[in-house]
Amino acid sequence: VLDLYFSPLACSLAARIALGEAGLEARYHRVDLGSKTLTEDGGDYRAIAPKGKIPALRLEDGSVLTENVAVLQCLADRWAEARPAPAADAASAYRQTEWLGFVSTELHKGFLYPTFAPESPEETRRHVRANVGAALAHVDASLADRPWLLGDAFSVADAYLVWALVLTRHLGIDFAPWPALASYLERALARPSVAAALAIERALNPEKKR
Ligand SMILES: N[C@@H](CCC(=O)N[C@@H](CS)C(=O)NCC(=O)O)C(=O)O
Repeated sequence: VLDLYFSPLACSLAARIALGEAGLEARYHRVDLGSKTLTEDGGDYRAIAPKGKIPALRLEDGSVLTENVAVLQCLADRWAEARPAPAADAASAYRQTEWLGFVSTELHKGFLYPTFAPESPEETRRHVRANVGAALAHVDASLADRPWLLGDAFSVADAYLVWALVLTRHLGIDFAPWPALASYLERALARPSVAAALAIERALNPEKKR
């Protein structure tokens, strides 16, 4: 069985969505990111994931994988094994990595992380907020002719993007200028895996805001 280390409504939500889409069993371990301890027993999270960040995925052989880009690609392979779909070609695997990289760097680290990090200077917040529109416009243009990032099928890249968009919208950014992106988010939120993951993690988040 896989073990996912997560924090409610943080980026590990993407892995929870992917696990749900794939119908894969996992044990979920909540991490307190402030103290870097496990909520269940107060254990040291850095002993599991030395970088102290979530997500971390422990595989059946005991090895631990970190970084969303790697965790989500691993889950994509498991998902393909669990629910075989028409064979994906190499080009679409590169597209998947391309989108995972985009969400990870341009949206997650480039915009969300500095916005939410308490230590970010106000000037940094203003700067990233002023610039996020270009990234959202790129997503919007890419979704003009397809329901999901890679085409007709929801993928781990969508799982990561959906998380990023939920938080972006929570920050009060209005998606009206990007209608394809707005309807994409509604479509995604209607998926059982996404709705279930959000419901579980919202219930665990004391602020229940996002
Ligand atoms: N490079 C990592 C970063 C993951 C990351 O930023 N996780 C955040 C939550 S969304 C975290 O663990 N923050 C706690 C901290 O930075 O101390 C990845 O891409 O997976």
